[in-house]
Amino acid sequence: MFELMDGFLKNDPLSLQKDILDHVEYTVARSRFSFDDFEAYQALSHCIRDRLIERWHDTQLHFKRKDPKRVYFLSLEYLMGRSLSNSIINLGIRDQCADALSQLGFEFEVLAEQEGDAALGNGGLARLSACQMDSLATMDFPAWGYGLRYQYGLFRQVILDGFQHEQPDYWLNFGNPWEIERVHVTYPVKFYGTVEEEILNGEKHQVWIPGEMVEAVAYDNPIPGYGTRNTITLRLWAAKPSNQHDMEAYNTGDYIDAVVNRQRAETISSILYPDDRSHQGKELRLKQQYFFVSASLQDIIRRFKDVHKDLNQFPDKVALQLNDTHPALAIPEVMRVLVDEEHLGWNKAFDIICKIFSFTTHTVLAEALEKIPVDLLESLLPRHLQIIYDINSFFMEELKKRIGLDYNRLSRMSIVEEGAVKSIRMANLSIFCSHTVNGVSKLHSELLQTRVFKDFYELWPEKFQYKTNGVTQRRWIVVSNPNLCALISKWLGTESWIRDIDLLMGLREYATDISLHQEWRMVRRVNKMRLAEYIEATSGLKVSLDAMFDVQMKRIHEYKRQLLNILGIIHRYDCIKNMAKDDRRKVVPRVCIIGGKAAPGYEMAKKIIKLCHAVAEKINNDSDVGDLLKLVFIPDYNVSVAELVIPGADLSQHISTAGHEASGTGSMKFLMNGCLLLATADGSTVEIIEEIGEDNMFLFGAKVHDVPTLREKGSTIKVPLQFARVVRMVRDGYFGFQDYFESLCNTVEGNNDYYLLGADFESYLEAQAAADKGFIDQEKWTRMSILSTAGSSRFSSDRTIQDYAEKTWGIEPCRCPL
Ligand code: 26Y
Repeated sequence: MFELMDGFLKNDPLSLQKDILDHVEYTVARSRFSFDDFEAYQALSHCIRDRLIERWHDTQLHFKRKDPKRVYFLSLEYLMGRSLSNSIINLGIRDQCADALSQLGFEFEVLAEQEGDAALGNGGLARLSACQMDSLATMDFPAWGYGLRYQYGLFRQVILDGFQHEQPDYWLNFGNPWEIERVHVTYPVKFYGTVEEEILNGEKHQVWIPGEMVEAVAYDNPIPGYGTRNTITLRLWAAKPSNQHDMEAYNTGDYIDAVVNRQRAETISSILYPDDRSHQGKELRLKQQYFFVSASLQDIIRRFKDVHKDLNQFPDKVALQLNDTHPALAIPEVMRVLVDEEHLGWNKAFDIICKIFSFTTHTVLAEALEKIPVDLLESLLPRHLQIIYDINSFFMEELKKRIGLDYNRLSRMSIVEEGAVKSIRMANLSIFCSHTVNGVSKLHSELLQTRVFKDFYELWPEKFQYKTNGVTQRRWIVVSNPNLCALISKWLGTESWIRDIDLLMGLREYATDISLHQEWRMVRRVNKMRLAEYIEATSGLKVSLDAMFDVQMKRIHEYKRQLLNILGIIHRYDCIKNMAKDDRRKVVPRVCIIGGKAAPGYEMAKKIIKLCHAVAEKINNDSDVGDLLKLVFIPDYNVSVAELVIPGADLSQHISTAGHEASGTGSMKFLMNGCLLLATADGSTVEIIEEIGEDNMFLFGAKVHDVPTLREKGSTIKVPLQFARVVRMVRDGYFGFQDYFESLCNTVEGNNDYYLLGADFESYLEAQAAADKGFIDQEKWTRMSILSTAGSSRFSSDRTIQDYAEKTWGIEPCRCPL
């Protein structure tokens, strides 16, 4: 064994400069005397990557030596965003890099903007994975992330005439310096075929004879921790045609066909499904899931077997975390490997399964619960279907012992759903086979226990836990809001809060300090300026910095009620129009900012986007209104846009119908940045209220327990006149597109108003009025803002990960020596 050595790459500006220039010449292949911003970005990235690789090798070697229990985080989605700034900050060499660049005539911020987003995910779940990877690395946990390397990430949103259009995100076009292709880390992944019985040592065995084979190639993405040498791996798999596949060409035509057929293999990892709402049971999606699961497990088992012989020790060394049900095929896959390939007995194998898997669910929406049609599974993975049936038989027997012959309940809980389309309920499979089932907030967990998975909770209460989501302060303050970061460190007298988030609470002490107030407001104003410039650049609209910047940015969903926001804006507009001129002086000016993508097939969500544009068109061009009200839709919302918008927001809206948002993590990012929340008591907001107090935010709306009663009441609920009036305006074509908006209007009227916009409207307007009033008193507002940041410490992903490590995975830090 050789000695661990500190990396020899130096981090002073001069050494960095030399390395950048070398990369300009030898990696980018440009003259070191003439290169542009993009080429400089490429060279700098490679220079940073070299440093990451050193730490990464050390970390892997250290893990290998120590052989701790590892957690493997299995997720089909990661929204990493950009890597350059984040890496430089986690390496602790931001200033040195900026110096090195400025002497070369470049500005760090400008280069950082050259990078495109890695958008390998849809929304909340995917960004959560990214935040958690950052925390795992920073807290020195021996962890690996596994995922898919989609060639096309989440579509780009382009707005034409106010309508959303989707464009493919071919993000690898300009190369990706943040990954390392591991041409030698490949595994065969098999599909289709048949199952045959074999006699081995006088015993019957099932053997899967697959019909197709594809190769999985590893692409490693280093994830550096902050304030530690630890750098962990996010390993993403890409599909390649298998070389083992025999290609016999009899003539030119055969040969061409054979090559074209082989190429089809690559489609498996070509595209991310852009839907986070409805599950469709498509074959390609199922193929992706299995492809990813099979490759990851081969890798994990190989790593285990490199050191250990006895698979009975597997649970002592391995924790497998299922990020929702998307990777749940890992359960029958591990069973198959243990039983069919390793020849462990069924009971022994199942015992291992139940010790290694934990499952986190991210939804309360029934339509997002995955069901795989049996037909599909049977043709693609015949042996896995058998195994699932076997697990289910065992499960049903266990159940009968506990609950007797309650057939209704048995059929509700069964992993197999009989019905028009016989299918496999992936959540039921995951719950039965996991030792822990996590919700993502306290309220979410209550709903899982009392509604969604009630039958399971009653029998296995001890399985159910929750780990309230969190976000990483490294990305959401240090990278995206450097001025606030510096201010916080100055007042706390330390930068330690970047690793030890509880220190942030120390700000509470200064919440009424007038000099902090001044500096705080100054930082916020500069951020608003940056945001205003972006708004002008993207929409041509000039906005006043004195106005309240009111933001709602997230995926467009009916339950998230962007429509409530727009109807509220229409109401505000209507009020201003009907006011005497003198009274208008009392209006608190607002810039309403909305952004977010609609799933391509989600009609109502697309109509909401169009409505936003139609209303903006009217308001922004009305000279009666001027700076009192502006409405902007920011196109193509993604991680980078969030980094720019969040620091500049005064108020942000998290207004889902109570009981629908599992957690919500956007709110936590706004909170950290000192933005006040206007919200319903849903998801993690309930815990935010506990932490910062009701009077530090603007709450409104029905509570989760009122919702069922309100729905029952339906059209007999008294809906305020103003609500009927604003819906009427849309219906009557006040904003044009009368026919197009009709169906949207129908969704909020009478019995159709499933998301209770009408029922909550009055209290929504009251909360908005309270926000206006609060904004006039800038001293109070600033105090609330400071207290929001101070109270955000509980919502760091560091806390979430600490909880998972202790209560779910049973792992401990393994810190690489400096
Ligand atoms: C199966 C397929 C249709 C599907 C694909 C993606 C189903 C669900 C999803 C993603 C769900 C998701 O992003 N959920 C969000 O997870 C966040 C992190 O836990 C929560 O904060 C947020 O409330 C929840 O909507």
